[in-house]
Amino acid sequence: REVAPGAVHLPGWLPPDRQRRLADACLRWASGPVPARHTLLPGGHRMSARTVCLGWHWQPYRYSRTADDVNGEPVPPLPGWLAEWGRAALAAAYRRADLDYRPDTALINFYGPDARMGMHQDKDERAREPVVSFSLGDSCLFRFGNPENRSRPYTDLTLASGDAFVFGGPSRLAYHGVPRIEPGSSPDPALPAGRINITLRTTGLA
Ligand code: MD5
Ligand code: FE
Repeated sequence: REVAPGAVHLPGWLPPDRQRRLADACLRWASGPVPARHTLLPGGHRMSARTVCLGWHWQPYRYSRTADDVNGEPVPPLPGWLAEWGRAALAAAYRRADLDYRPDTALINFYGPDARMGMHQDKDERAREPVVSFSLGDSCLFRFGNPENRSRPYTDLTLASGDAFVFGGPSRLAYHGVPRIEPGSSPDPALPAGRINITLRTTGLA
């Protein structure tokens, strides 16, 4: 399950009841004071996934405390229970009980059947703490690349509902993307349609 140094896939790490709890919370955040939006990129492209943020609001390519590219509202806080799930996933991935992991932000992406995410690095965070990702609902094809460029070598794998994925160390700045969603692959009809991905991050901002 170590895909590359520091990159650890934990299939089915979230049990079904936690998947439902997290998905329900994501739907509430998506229709909260800062609604989920298709982020407009500086080049003019509109992301096909919709995104909502907790803690700090991401817009390309910086973090702020208010959603100034949506409606100017303050971003809801990152709940302690979700940060705790991230710490537990990190401890399981690295088999260490003593990690001091304090994510301050979650980015939540909602994918319809045709949504994609192009190959990119996540480097808007000032800190280089690991990123912990949780997947819910439909599976996707996930492409995990290298830190040098967006082309080969890369590893293709399936991320399914309940999977956790930790990106740390030398893998923290690897290029990665979501070339395809597998519509109808969700294991649980109680989950919302489509795919939801939650990434926990440490911005290093105050
Ligand atoms: C997703 N999300 O499924 C993907 C996969 C994102 C994003 O890429 O930026 O929201 S989570 C994979 C990921 C996230 C952050 C860092 C790294 C991988 N990495 O360093 O390889 O919606
Ligand atoms: Fe990313």
